[in-house]
Amino acid sequence: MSATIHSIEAILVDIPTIRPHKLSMTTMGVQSMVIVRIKDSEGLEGLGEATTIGGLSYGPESPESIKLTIDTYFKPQLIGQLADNINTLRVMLERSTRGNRLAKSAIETALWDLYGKRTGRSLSALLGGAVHSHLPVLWTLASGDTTQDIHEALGFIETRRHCDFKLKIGSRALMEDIRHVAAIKEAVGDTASVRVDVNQAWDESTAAKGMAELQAAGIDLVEQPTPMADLASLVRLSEKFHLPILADEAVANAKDLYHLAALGFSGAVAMKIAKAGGPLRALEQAAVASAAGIGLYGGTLLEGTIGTTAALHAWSTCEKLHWGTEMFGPLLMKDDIVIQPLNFHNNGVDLPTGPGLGIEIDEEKLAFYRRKD
Ligand code: MUC
Ligand code: MG
Repeated sequence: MSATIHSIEAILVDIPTIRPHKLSMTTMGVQSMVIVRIKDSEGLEGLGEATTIGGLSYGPESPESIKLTIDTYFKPQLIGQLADNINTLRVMLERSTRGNRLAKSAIETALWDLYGKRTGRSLSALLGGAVHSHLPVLWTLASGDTTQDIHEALGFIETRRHCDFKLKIGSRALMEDIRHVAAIKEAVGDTASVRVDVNQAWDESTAAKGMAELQAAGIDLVEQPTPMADLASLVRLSEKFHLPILADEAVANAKDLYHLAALGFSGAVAMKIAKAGGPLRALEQAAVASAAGIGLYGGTLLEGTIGTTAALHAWSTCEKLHWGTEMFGPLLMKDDIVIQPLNFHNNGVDLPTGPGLGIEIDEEKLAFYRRKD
């Protein structure tokens, strides 16, 4: 008899960040994760995770709403179902529940982990096999202070922890941001790639001026300069500048990417398991991107080790990751809730090889950081 889903737990966990992380819409001092534990009728357990950024300031799901969605709506549908039918269960949740992609991603991840543990195979093997065992990882400089950001960047270049950097801009006046970015680029030189993420903060004319300045300063990539719904502005800006644009908030899944590509967009897309509603849907974008000549990038919603590892397994199956990844989430947090943290070295991270995600929970740490009501 095949194993069925016996129990599902969604646990809120809060871990402070190593320093304030400043984005255009919020400053984070803590990261809240929803850790999902699914047990089957044979006593095996699968782990999943969902995060967002700054409560409700980044998107329409909060950590608290993700837990509520799982406890109230997903649990009754999933208990008693065959645990291995991941695609069937994914479609069931897709049909019963609009949106709530972050919650869906955490559930799909936990089901994959469970299936991997039962079969003794890693998630990347279950997804068809890894092409990369070590993936490049950039670091986001977002202390808000130019001198501190330069200090951080030079330290990571020296130790070869990162050689690519993304700067969070858009909350300050345009030229103030440009001076900040240009000073960092000048300090790190040509050996490092410097990109910026505006997180939708500019209107199109500000973006046009900003991109001209960023192009002159030697910046390699501009992420989501204009509001997510304003697809036409992304297309026009991508036609106007040879500095490429990375679509982030504007593209959650393959359909969004197809639509943007059909409008004439060129550039790259940030895949995120959270935005897409899970690894399967996130990877569908890779096929559209390759057909449309759009570059791929492994994106994060600043997940901890469980969510980061799920995404790494997915990205590892992509033949080409034109812009690498930003799977540094665990490094932004002061502590971890897993026994063996990911191994970040040589400007990237090793893909875990154990069954499922290849990650084990540290029960004491989880008990310490879980939210007490
Ligand atoms: C985003 O919008 O890209 C990724 C890295 C980071 O610092 O924030 C996230 C979200
Ligand atoms: Mg972004």
